[in-house]
Amino acid sequence: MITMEQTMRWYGPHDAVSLSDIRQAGCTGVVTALHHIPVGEIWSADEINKRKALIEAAGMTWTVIESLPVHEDIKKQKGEYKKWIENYKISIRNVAACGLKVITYNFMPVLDWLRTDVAYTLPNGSKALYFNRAAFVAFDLFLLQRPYADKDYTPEEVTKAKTYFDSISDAEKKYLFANCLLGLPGSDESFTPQQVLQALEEYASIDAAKLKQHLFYFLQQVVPVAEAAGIKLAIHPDDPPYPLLGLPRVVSTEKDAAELLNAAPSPSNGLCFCTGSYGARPDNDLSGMIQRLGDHIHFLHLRNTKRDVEGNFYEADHLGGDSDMPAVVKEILLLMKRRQVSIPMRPDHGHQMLDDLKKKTYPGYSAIGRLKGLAELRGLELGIGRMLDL
Ligand code: DNO
Repeated sequence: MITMEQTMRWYGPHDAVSLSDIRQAGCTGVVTALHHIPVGEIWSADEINKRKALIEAAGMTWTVIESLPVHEDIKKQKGEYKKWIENYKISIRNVAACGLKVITYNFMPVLDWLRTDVAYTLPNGSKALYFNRAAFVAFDLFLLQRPYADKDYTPEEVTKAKTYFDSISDAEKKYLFANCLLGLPGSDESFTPQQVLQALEEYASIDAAKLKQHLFYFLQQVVPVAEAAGIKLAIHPDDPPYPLLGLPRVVSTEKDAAELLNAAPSPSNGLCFCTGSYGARPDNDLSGMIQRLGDHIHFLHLRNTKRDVEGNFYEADHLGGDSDMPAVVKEILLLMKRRQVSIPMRPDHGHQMLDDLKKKTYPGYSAIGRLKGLAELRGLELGIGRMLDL
Protein backbone atom coordinates (compact mmCIF):
# COMPACT_ATOMS: atom_id res chain seq x y z
CA MET A 1 0.00 0.00 0.00
CA ILE A 2 1.42 3.40 -0.95
CA THR A 3 0.85 5.90 1.85
CA MET A 4 1.20 9.67 1.95
CA GLU A 5 4.54 10.99 3.14
CA GLN A 6 3.91 12.60 6.52
CA THR A 7 5.36 16.06 6.95
CA MET A 8 4.90 19.19 9.01
CA ARG A 9 5.69 22.77 8.29
CA TRP A 10 8.64 24.21 10.14
CA TYR A 11 9.29 27.94 10.13
CA GLY A 12 13.03 27.59 10.66
CA PRO A 13 15.48 27.59 13.56
CA HIS A 14 13.54 30.17 15.59
CA ASP A 15 10.25 28.19 15.39
CA ALA A 16 8.99 27.27 18.89
CA VAL A 17 8.10 23.87 17.41
CA SER A 18 11.45 22.13 16.92
CA LEU A 19 12.60 19.60 14.37
CA SER A 20 12.74 17.06 17.16
CA ASP A 21 9.06 17.76 17.95
CA ILE A 22 8.22 17.20 14.29
CA ARG A 23 10.11 13.94 14.21
CA GLN A 24 8.41 12.72 17.37
CA ALA A 25 5.07 13.44 15.75
CA GLY A 26 5.95 10.70 13.26
CA CYS A 27 7.03 12.83 10.33
CA THR A 28 9.72 11.76 7.92
CA GLY A 29 9.62 15.01 5.99
CA VAL A 30 9.76 18.71 6.71
CA VAL A 31 8.19 21.53 4.75
CA THR A 32 9.94 24.84 5.06
CA ALA A 33 11.27 27.93 3.33
CA LEU A 34 14.14 30.37 3.57
CA HIS A 35 12.02 33.07 5.13
CA HIS A 36 15.03 35.31 5.71
CA ILE A 37 15.61 35.82 1.98
CA PRO A 38 13.62 38.82 0.75
CA VAL A 39 10.86 38.03 -1.75
CA GLY A 40 12.28 38.04 -5.27
CA GLU A 41 15.92 37.50 -4.33
CA ILE A 42 17.74 34.37 -5.49
CA TRP A 43 17.90 31.36 -3.17
CA SER A 44 21.54 30.30 -3.44
CA ALA A 45 22.52 26.63 -3.37
CA ASP A 46 24.61 27.44 -0.34
CA GLU A 47 21.65 28.76 1.68
CA ILE A 48 19.43 25.88 0.57
CA ASN A 49 22.06 23.32 1.51
CA LYS A 50 22.59 24.86 4.94
CA ARG A 51 18.88 24.50 5.73
CA LYS A 52 18.76 21.04 4.23
CA ALA A 53 21.65 19.89 6.43
CA LEU A 54 19.83 21.04 9.58
CA ILE A 55 16.79 18.97 8.65
CA GLU A 56 18.83 15.92 7.73
CA ALA A 57 20.81 16.15 10.97
CA ALA A 58 17.45 15.83 12.73
CA GLY A 59 16.76 12.59 10.84
CA MET A 60 14.28 13.88 8.26
CA THR A 61 14.28 15.13 4.70
CA TRP A 62 13.30 18.53 3.32
CA THR A 63 10.41 17.24 1.27
CA VAL A 64 8.70 20.39 -0.01
CA ILE A 65 9.57 24.05 -0.22
CA GLU A 66 6.72 26.16 1.07
CA SER A 67 6.93 28.76 -0.24
CA LEU A 68 9.19 30.17 -2.89
CA PRO A 69 7.22 33.42 -2.93
CA VAL A 70 6.32 35.27 -6.11
CA HIS A 71 7.24 38.95 -6.16
CA GLU A 72 4.31 41.39 -6.27
CA ASP A 73 5.76 42.95 -9.45
CA ILE A 74 5.25 39.61 -11.22
CA LYS A 75 1.59 39.53 -10.18
CA LYS A 76 1.16 43.11 -11.41
CA GLN A 77 3.53 42.81 -14.39
CA LYS A 78 5.09 46.07 -13.37
CA GLY A 79 8.54 47.37 -12.52
CA GLU A 80 11.27 44.79 -12.64
CA TYR A 81 9.01 41.77 -13.06
CA LYS A 82 11.19 40.26 -15.78
CA LYS A 83 14.20 40.34 -13.49
CA TRP A 84 12.18 38.71 -10.67
CA ILE A 85 11.10 35.96 -13.06
CA GLU A 86 14.72 35.33 -14.08
CA ASN A 87 15.64 35.17 -10.39
CA TYR A 88 12.81 32.70 -9.83
CA LYS A 89 14.19 30.48 -12.59
CA ILE A 90 17.65 30.55 -11.02
CA SER A 91 16.18 29.65 -7.63
CA ILE A 92 14.32 26.72 -9.22
CA ARG A 93 17.56 25.44 -10.71
CA ASN A 94 19.40 25.88 -7.40
CA VAL A 95 16.66 24.04 -5.53
CA ALA A 96 16.96 21.18 -8.03
CA ALA A 97 20.76 21.13 -7.75
CA CYS A 98 20.34 20.60 -4.00
CA GLY A 99 18.16 17.55 -4.63
CA LEU A 100 14.75 18.95 -3.69
CA LYS A 101 11.74 18.09 -5.80
CA VAL A 102 8.62 20.13 -4.98
CA ILE A 103 8.09 23.89 -4.71
CA THR A 104 4.87 25.40 -3.41
CA TYR A 105 3.92 29.00 -4.11
CA ASN A 106 0.79 31.08 -4.43
CA PHE A 107 -0.50 33.90 -6.59
CA MET A 108 -2.63 35.79 -4.07
CA PRO A 109 -2.16 39.53 -4.48
CA VAL A 110 -0.77 41.42 -1.47
CA LEU A 111 -1.99 39.09 1.26
CA ASP A 112 -1.65 35.39 1.89
CA TRP A 113 -4.31 33.67 4.03
CA LEU A 114 -6.54 35.86 6.15
CA ARG A 115 -8.66 35.29 9.27
CA THR A 116 -10.44 37.75 11.54
CA ASP A 117 -9.60 35.79 14.70
CA VAL A 118 -6.56 33.55 15.07
CA ALA A 119 -7.53 32.38 18.56
CA TYR A 120 -11.25 31.63 18.41
CA THR A 121 -12.23 29.60 21.47
CA LEU A 122 -14.08 26.39 20.68
CA PRO A 123 -16.56 24.90 23.18
CA ASN A 124 -13.89 22.50 24.50
CA GLY A 125 -11.46 25.32 25.31
CA SER A 126 -9.04 24.81 22.41
CA LYS A 127 -8.51 27.60 19.90
CA ALA A 128 -8.99 27.69 16.15
CA LEU A 129 -8.63 30.11 13.25
CA TYR A 130 -11.90 31.84 12.38
CA PHE A 131 -13.18 33.97 9.54
CA ASN A 132 -16.16 36.07 10.57
CA ARG A 133 -17.69 37.81 7.59
CA ALA A 134 -19.28 40.70 9.53
CA ALA A 135 -16.01 41.31 11.36
CA PHE A 136 -14.10 41.28 8.10
CA VAL A 137 -16.50 43.76 6.46
CA ALA A 138 -16.25 45.94 9.59
CA PHE A 139 -12.45 45.82 9.33
CA ASP A 140 -12.58 46.84 5.69
CA LEU A 141 -15.12 49.65 6.11
CA PHE A 142 -14.36 51.12 9.52
CA LEU A 143 -10.78 50.22 10.44
CA LEU A 144 -8.89 50.04 7.17
CA GLN A 145 -11.34 52.52 5.61
CA ARG A 146 -10.59 51.34 2.09
CA PRO A 147 -11.91 53.93 -0.37
CA TYR A 148 -15.20 52.86 -2.00
CA ALA A 149 -15.19 49.59 -0.06
CA ASP A 150 -18.95 49.85 0.55
CA LYS A 151 -19.53 49.19 -3.18
CA ASP A 152 -18.31 45.62 -2.66
CA TYR A 153 -20.98 44.77 -0.11
CA THR A 154 -24.76 44.57 -0.03
CA PRO A 155 -26.62 47.11 2.16
CA GLU A 156 -27.49 44.22 4.51
CA GLU A 157 -23.82 43.32 4.88
CA VAL A 158 -22.92 46.93 5.65
CA THR A 159 -25.66 47.10 8.31
CA LYS A 160 -24.54 43.82 9.86
CA ALA A 161 -20.94 45.00 9.91
CA LYS A 162 -21.97 48.28 11.57
CA THR A 163 -24.00 46.47 14.22
CA TYR A 164 -21.07 44.14 14.85
CA PHE A 165 -18.58 47.01 15.03
CA ASP A 166 -20.72 48.95 17.49
CA SER A 167 -21.04 45.89 19.69
CA ILE A 168 -17.32 45.26 20.25
CA SER A 169 -14.94 47.01 22.65
CA ASP A 170 -11.96 49.12 21.65
CA ALA A 171 -9.66 46.27 22.63
CA GLU A 172 -11.62 43.91 20.37
CA LYS A 173 -11.36 46.42 17.52
CA LYS A 174 -7.61 46.55 18.01
CA TYR A 175 -7.47 42.76 18.03
CA LEU A 176 -9.51 42.51 14.82
CA PHE A 177 -7.28 45.08 13.14
CA ALA A 178 -4.13 43.19 14.18
CA ASN A 179 -5.49 39.83 13.00
CA CYS A 180 -6.43 41.12 9.56
CA LEU A 181 -3.05 42.79 9.15
CA LEU A 182 -0.87 39.85 10.15
CA GLY A 183 2.14 39.77 7.86
CA LEU A 184 3.10 37.09 5.40
CA PRO A 185 3.59 33.56 6.78
CA GLY A 186 6.90 33.18 8.54
CA SER A 187 7.28 36.91 9.05
CA ASP A 188 7.03 38.53 12.47
CA GLU A 189 6.24 41.88 10.92
CA SER A 190 2.64 42.92 10.44
CA PHE A 191 1.44 45.00 7.54
CA THR A 192 0.67 48.62 8.31
CA PRO A 193 -2.72 49.95 7.11
CA GLN A 194 -0.87 52.44 4.90
CA GLN A 195 1.11 49.64 3.25
CA VAL A 196 -2.04 47.68 2.58
CA LEU A 197 -3.96 50.67 1.20
CA GLN A 198 -1.05 51.59 -1.04
CA ALA A 199 -0.70 48.00 -2.25
CA LEU A 200 -4.45 47.79 -2.95
CA GLU A 201 -4.28 51.01 -4.94
CA GLU A 202 -1.64 49.43 -7.17
CA TYR A 203 -4.11 46.69 -8.08
CA ALA A 204 -6.86 49.16 -9.00
CA SER A 205 -6.51 48.43 -12.72
CA ILE A 206 -5.95 44.67 -12.36
CA ASP A 207 -9.08 42.58 -12.53
CA ALA A 208 -9.34 38.78 -12.37
CA ALA A 209 -8.88 38.36 -16.14
CA LYS A 210 -5.68 40.39 -16.05
CA LEU A 211 -4.31 38.66 -12.98
CA LYS A 212 -4.94 35.33 -14.71
CA GLN A 213 -2.99 36.50 -17.74
CA HIS A 214 -0.12 37.45 -15.45
CA LEU A 215 -0.24 34.06 -13.74
CA PHE A 216 -0.29 32.24 -17.08
CA TYR A 217 2.64 34.31 -18.36
CA PHE A 218 4.60 33.51 -15.21
CA LEU A 219 3.83 29.80 -15.63
CA GLN A 220 4.83 29.80 -19.29
CA GLN A 221 8.17 31.26 -18.21
CA VAL A 222 8.98 29.09 -15.22
CA VAL A 223 7.30 25.72 -15.92
CA PRO A 224 9.72 24.70 -18.71
CA VAL A 225 12.64 25.51 -16.40
CA ALA A 226 11.08 23.44 -13.63
CA GLU A 227 10.44 20.56 -16.01
CA ALA A 228 14.02 20.59 -17.29
CA ALA A 229 15.31 20.63 -13.71
CA GLY A 230 13.00 17.86 -12.50
CA ILE A 231 11.06 20.13 -10.15
CA LYS A 232 7.32 19.96 -9.57
CA LEU A 233 5.63 23.30 -8.95
CA ALA A 234 2.55 23.18 -6.73
CA ILE A 235 0.35 26.26 -6.57
CA HIS A 236 -1.53 26.82 -3.34
CA PRO A 237 -5.13 28.00 -3.71
CA ASP A 238 -6.53 31.28 -2.42
CA ASP A 239 -7.48 31.29 1.23
CA PRO A 240 -10.31 32.13 1.65
CA PRO A 241 -11.17 31.17 -1.93
CA TYR A 242 -12.84 34.38 -3.11
CA PRO A 243 -11.89 38.03 -3.70
CA LEU A 244 -11.11 40.13 -0.63
CA LEU A 245 -10.57 43.89 -0.19
CA GLY A 246 -11.41 44.42 -3.85
CA LEU A 247 -8.45 42.27 -4.89
CA PRO A 248 -8.94 39.63 -7.56
CA ARG A 249 -8.21 36.03 -6.61
CA VAL A 250 -7.79 33.50 -9.40
CA VAL A 251 -6.96 30.14 -7.82
CA SER A 252 -10.18 29.42 -5.97
CA THR A 253 -12.14 26.83 -7.95
CA GLU A 254 -11.71 23.68 -9.99
CA LYS A 255 -12.16 25.75 -13.14
CA ASP A 256 -9.33 28.09 -12.06
CA ALA A 257 -7.06 25.13 -11.36
CA ALA A 258 -7.86 23.44 -14.68
CA GLU A 259 -7.22 26.68 -16.59
CA LEU A 260 -3.86 27.32 -15.03
CA LEU A 261 -2.80 23.74 -15.72
CA ASN A 262 -3.81 24.13 -19.36
CA ALA A 263 -1.95 27.42 -19.67
CA ALA A 264 1.42 25.65 -19.45
CA PRO A 265 0.87 21.93 -19.95
CA SER A 266 3.55 19.92 -18.17
CA PRO A 267 3.81 17.42 -15.33
CA SER A 268 5.79 20.13 -13.55
CA ASN A 269 2.82 22.50 -13.57
CA GLY A 270 0.99 21.24 -10.54
CA LEU A 271 -1.16 21.87 -7.53
CA CYS A 272 -0.85 21.97 -3.80
CA PHE A 273 -4.25 20.48 -3.05
CA CYS A 274 -5.37 22.29 0.09
CA THR A 275 -8.66 20.80 1.26
CA GLY A 276 -9.13 23.59 3.80
CA SER A 277 -8.88 26.36 1.20
CA TYR A 278 -10.79 24.74 -1.67
CA GLY A 279 -13.19 23.22 0.86
CA ALA A 280 -14.25 26.60 2.25
CA ARG A 281 -16.42 26.88 -0.89
CA PRO A 282 -19.39 24.55 -1.07
CA ASP A 283 -19.15 24.43 -4.88
CA ASN A 284 -15.71 22.76 -4.84
CA ASP A 285 -16.20 18.99 -5.06
CA LEU A 286 -12.98 17.83 -3.40
CA SER A 287 -13.20 14.14 -4.29
CA GLY A 288 -14.10 14.96 -7.90
CA MET A 289 -11.21 17.42 -8.11
CA ILE A 290 -8.79 14.71 -6.98
CA GLN A 291 -10.21 12.36 -9.62
CA ARG A 292 -10.01 14.93 -12.40
CA LEU A 293 -6.86 16.89 -11.50
CA GLY A 294 -5.00 14.18 -9.60
CA ASP A 295 -2.16 13.78 -12.07
CA HIS A 296 -1.08 17.30 -11.14
CA ILE A 297 -1.34 17.04 -7.37
CA HIS A 298 2.18 17.12 -5.95
CA PHE A 299 1.48 18.17 -2.37
CA LEU A 300 -1.46 17.87 0.00
CA HIS A 301 -2.66 20.14 2.80
CA LEU A 302 -5.31 18.26 4.71
CA ARG A 303 -7.62 20.27 6.95
CA ASN A 304 -11.31 20.95 7.39
CA THR A 305 -13.57 23.95 7.80
CA LYS A 306 -17.07 24.42 9.15
CA ARG A 307 -19.08 27.02 7.27
CA ASP A 308 -22.36 28.73 8.10
CA VAL A 309 -24.89 30.50 5.89
CA GLU A 310 -23.47 33.93 6.74
CA GLY A 311 -20.14 33.14 5.05
CA ASN A 312 -18.33 32.58 8.36
CA PHE A 313 -16.12 29.57 8.83
CA TYR A 314 -13.81 28.20 11.46
CA GLU A 315 -11.17 25.54 11.17
CA ALA A 316 -12.77 22.36 12.46
CA ASP A 317 -11.18 19.10 13.58
CA HIS A 318 -9.33 17.49 10.69
CA LEU A 319 -11.93 14.74 10.44
CA GLY A 320 -14.87 17.02 11.31
CA GLY A 321 -16.22 20.03 9.42
CA ASP A 322 -17.94 20.16 6.05
CA SER A 323 -15.44 18.27 3.93
CA ASP A 324 -15.76 14.52 3.86
CA MET A 325 -12.18 13.68 4.86
CA PRO A 326 -12.59 9.89 4.62
CA ALA A 327 -13.79 10.31 1.03
CA VAL A 328 -10.86 12.61 0.27
CA VAL A 329 -8.30 10.22 1.77
CA LYS A 330 -9.82 7.32 -0.15
CA GLU A 331 -9.42 9.23 -3.43
CA ILE A 332 -5.83 10.09 -2.54
CA LEU A 333 -5.03 6.44 -1.84
CA LEU A 334 -6.51 5.40 -5.18
CA LEU A 335 -4.63 8.20 -6.91
CA MET A 336 -1.28 7.22 -5.37
CA LYS A 337 -1.86 3.62 -6.35
CA ARG A 338 -2.67 4.60 -9.91
CA ARG A 339 0.32 6.92 -10.18
CA GLN A 340 2.59 4.69 -8.08
CA VAL A 341 3.85 7.64 -6.06
CA SER A 342 3.69 8.71 -2.45
CA ILE A 343 2.41 12.29 -2.26
CA PRO A 344 3.69 14.41 0.62
CA MET A 345 0.99 15.56 3.01
CA ARG A 346 0.91 17.87 5.93
CA PRO A 347 -1.87 18.31 8.46
CA ASP A 348 -2.53 21.91 7.60
CA HIS A 349 -3.05 23.99 10.73
CA GLY A 350 -4.25 22.57 14.01
CA HIS A 351 -6.05 23.74 17.07
CA GLN A 352 -4.12 25.33 19.89
CA MET A 353 -4.71 22.90 22.71
CA LEU A 354 -3.23 21.53 25.95
CA ASP A 355 0.32 22.86 26.34
CA ASP A 356 0.05 24.69 23.02
CA LEU A 357 -2.08 27.25 24.85
CA LYS A 358 0.93 28.29 26.92
CA LYS A 359 3.28 28.77 24.00
CA LYS A 360 3.73 31.40 21.34
CA THR A 361 3.62 29.74 17.95
CA TYR A 362 2.65 30.88 14.48
CA PRO A 363 -1.16 30.98 14.26
CA GLY A 364 -2.38 27.55 13.18
CA TYR A 365 1.02 25.95 13.65
CA SER A 366 1.20 24.78 17.26
CA ALA A 367 2.64 21.29 17.86
CA ILE A 368 -0.06 19.35 19.68
CA GLY A 369 -3.01 20.44 17.56
CA ARG A 370 -1.18 19.46 14.39
CA LEU A 371 0.00 16.22 15.94
CA LYS A 372 -3.64 15.38 16.72
CA GLY A 373 -4.63 16.12 13.12
CA LEU A 374 -1.73 14.11 11.76
CA ALA A 375 -2.46 11.13 14.00
CA GLU A 376 -6.12 11.12 12.98
CA LEU A 377 -5.26 11.34 9.30
CA ARG A 378 -2.65 8.60 9.62
CA GLY A 379 -5.18 6.28 11.22
CA LEU A 380 -7.80 7.15 8.67
CA GLU A 381 -5.44 6.41 5.81
CA LEU A 382 -4.32 3.08 7.21
CA GLY A 383 -7.88 2.02 7.97
CA ILE A 384 -9.20 2.91 4.55
CA GLY A 385 -6.19 1.36 2.81
CA ARG A 386 -6.68 -1.92 4.65
CA MET A 387 -10.41 -1.97 4.04
CA LEU A 388 -9.87 -1.45 0.32
CA ASP A 389 -7.06 -3.97 0.30
CA LEU A 390 -4.71 -1.51 -1.40
C1 DNO B 1 -1.32 28.82 5.42
C2 DNO B 1 -0.60 28.23 4.28
C3 DNO B 1 -0.34 29.26 3.19
C4 DNO B 1 0.61 28.71 2.15
C5 DNO B 1 0.95 29.65 1.04
C6 DNO B 1 1.68 28.92 -0.05
O1 DNO B 1 -1.21 28.36 6.51
O2 DNO B 1 -1.20 27.12 3.81
O3 DNO B 1 0.22 30.39 3.78
O4 DNO B 1 1.80 28.36 2.77
O5 DNO B 1 -0.14 30.28 0.54
O6 DNO B 1 2.36 29.80 -0.85
